[in-house]
Amino acid sequence: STPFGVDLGNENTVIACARNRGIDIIVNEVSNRTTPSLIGFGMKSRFIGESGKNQQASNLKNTVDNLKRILGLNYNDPDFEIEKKYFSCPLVENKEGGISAKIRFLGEQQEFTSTQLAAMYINKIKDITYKETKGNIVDICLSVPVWYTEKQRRAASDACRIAGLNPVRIVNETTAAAVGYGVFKANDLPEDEPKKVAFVDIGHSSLQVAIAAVKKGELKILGSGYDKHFGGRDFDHAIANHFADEFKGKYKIDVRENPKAYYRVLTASEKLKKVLSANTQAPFNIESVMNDVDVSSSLTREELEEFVQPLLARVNIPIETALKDAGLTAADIDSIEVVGGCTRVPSLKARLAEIFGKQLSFTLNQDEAIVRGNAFICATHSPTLRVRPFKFEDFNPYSVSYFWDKEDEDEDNLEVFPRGGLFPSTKIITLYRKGDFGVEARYTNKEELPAGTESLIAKWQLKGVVPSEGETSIACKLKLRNDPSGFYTIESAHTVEEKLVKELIEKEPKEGEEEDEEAEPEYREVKKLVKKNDLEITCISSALPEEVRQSYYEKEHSMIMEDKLVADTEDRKNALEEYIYELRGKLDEQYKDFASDQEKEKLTGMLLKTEDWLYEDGYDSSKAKYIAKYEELASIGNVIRGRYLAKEEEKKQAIRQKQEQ
Ligand code: ATP
Ligand code: K
Ligand code: MG
Repeated sequence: STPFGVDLGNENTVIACARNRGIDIIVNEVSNRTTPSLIGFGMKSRFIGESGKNQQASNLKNTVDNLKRILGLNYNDPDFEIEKKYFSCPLVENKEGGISAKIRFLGEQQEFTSTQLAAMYINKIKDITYKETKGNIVDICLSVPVWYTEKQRRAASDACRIAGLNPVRIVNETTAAAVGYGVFKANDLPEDEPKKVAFVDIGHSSLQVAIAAVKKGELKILGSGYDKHFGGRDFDHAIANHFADEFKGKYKIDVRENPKAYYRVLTASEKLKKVLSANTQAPFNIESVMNDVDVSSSLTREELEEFVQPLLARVNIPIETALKDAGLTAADIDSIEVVGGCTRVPSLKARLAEIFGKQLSFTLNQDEAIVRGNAFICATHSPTLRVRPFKFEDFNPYSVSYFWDKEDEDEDNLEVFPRGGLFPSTKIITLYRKGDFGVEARYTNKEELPAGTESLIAKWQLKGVVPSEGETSIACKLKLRNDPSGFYTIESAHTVEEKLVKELIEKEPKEGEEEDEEAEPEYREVKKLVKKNDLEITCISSALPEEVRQSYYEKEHSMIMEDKLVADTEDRKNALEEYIYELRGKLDEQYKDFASDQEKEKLTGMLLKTEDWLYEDGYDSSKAKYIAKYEELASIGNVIRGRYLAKEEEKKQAIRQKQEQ
């Protein structure tokens, strides 16, 4: 399959594929290099990406955005209290304790879980990629925020599967940017002493930073930090609220009371923010924002800086965390690579430069750096594609311990993957057990986690423990892994027992003596640990149970088929309409001499009748009906066209013959 990378942004998603010996950004159906990350639900079909954005203003209640912020999040998570104010559609708690959007779709109330919503969107991204590349799109490397917990990573992975994809790797966004840097800027990298690079990504909803040691062919992430609630959308809301207050006094309207009016103010605020990145002042006008009132105002860059001062004041915190993890100071950093749309804000650039005490570097494409890394990483997993080897290890942001019911051991838990370790990583532990047992993985320290994160990560049941004859317990060796996607797993487990084994006694020939090659080999019996049997492992993780995932997959597939049918029906209807106009026009022109008066009269009547039908009974008809009507007209139209074409061919022949003479 074609290596496929997706940077699922909170506002915009970017797609890349590895092909033609390089990485290409894939454009969408309207040739944009980024696609809005949202889904609109309609009476007949879904509107995903660009089409969703186009109908958002008129369908706020049934439009879901901020998809990555609710993915894998619990409804009772304190973070949801903050998040829900960014949504224009109702959100409800589902039976798994997660978040579902409650919308009107196909004329009825429906609910979709955050995982299903992400899957719908990813499926659309897959479709865009397929249409543009005609490649086989199966394997995907998807990036997620560095602060995503295991549960959120599992949800992201499930969403890919529901969209019919195989997630070969879930990777941190800043790590993907770093990999892209390491691979594509390889010529500027040292061979030995690694360069210390800070990668700062400020997007629509969050800020992330990773400190990496990069040299030719490899990198290590030494530390990371984040502010989950710092992004462009916070700037937009700050501006929108300023104008909402102003308009209350100036025009006596409260746009916050009218969702559509607030949405329009918010959209205009984002535009204004972008203008202020290049200009020191910008106008702000919206016609008939509500109650037929036109609003008009303006904002200066200085005023904007004032509104976002509280945000700017805390940028240093995640950066200091990341530097501390890395054991470095700002002065040790050789280069600060900046990505994400929000880093175009001048005051934010100035603040970052101030914190690091150094000029920022913009060598990476701000919008495409992450996805290029993703596509490269996906390519490294491809069995058929040969890519330059590049080794990268990521930083584990949350300490993780494994727990078991204590029997013969001294402890009942062990911190296996401490915060600050690198992954992928494997550790083998030995437990002494009397029979089958359970293990759990839990986050060790609440303080390291986003507030409200459950500590339980996954549970396992291990079966097949049988102590050897005469023993009460047996040693079980568990291979624990923090895998390439950051998932905590038990990769394999087996029991070992002591056995007497014969071991050859190696005899060193004494000095001055020849080795006696004729001598009989001698053995001694020694006690050794040997593998007895593999244990059967069953895992309950935060991933969806197989049957639920399968049912979501089927549901998504049927929705795709319905959307396609609606789109095809619309296409057939348009084709019929066009054909009516085309035929009518041609009857008076090209076909004039090729149809009898009787035929003309009959066809003209049919055209009129079909046209009337199209605007009345046939306005909302079926694909089959549109095709049938088309064919009815074409059965006569094609006869006339045939005569016309035959005559044309005759003329051509005549000209050719003349030329040959
Ligand atoms: P996230 O990374 O939070 O998931 P995302 O990847 O969708 O979100 P980006 O595409 O990196 O986010 O950035 C989008 C943000 O950048 C938006 O808030 C947008 O308004 C802002 N932005 C884009 N261009 C500019 C500009 N010229 N000046 C100021 N802000 C801008
Ligand atoms: K993006
Ligand atoms: Mg982003």
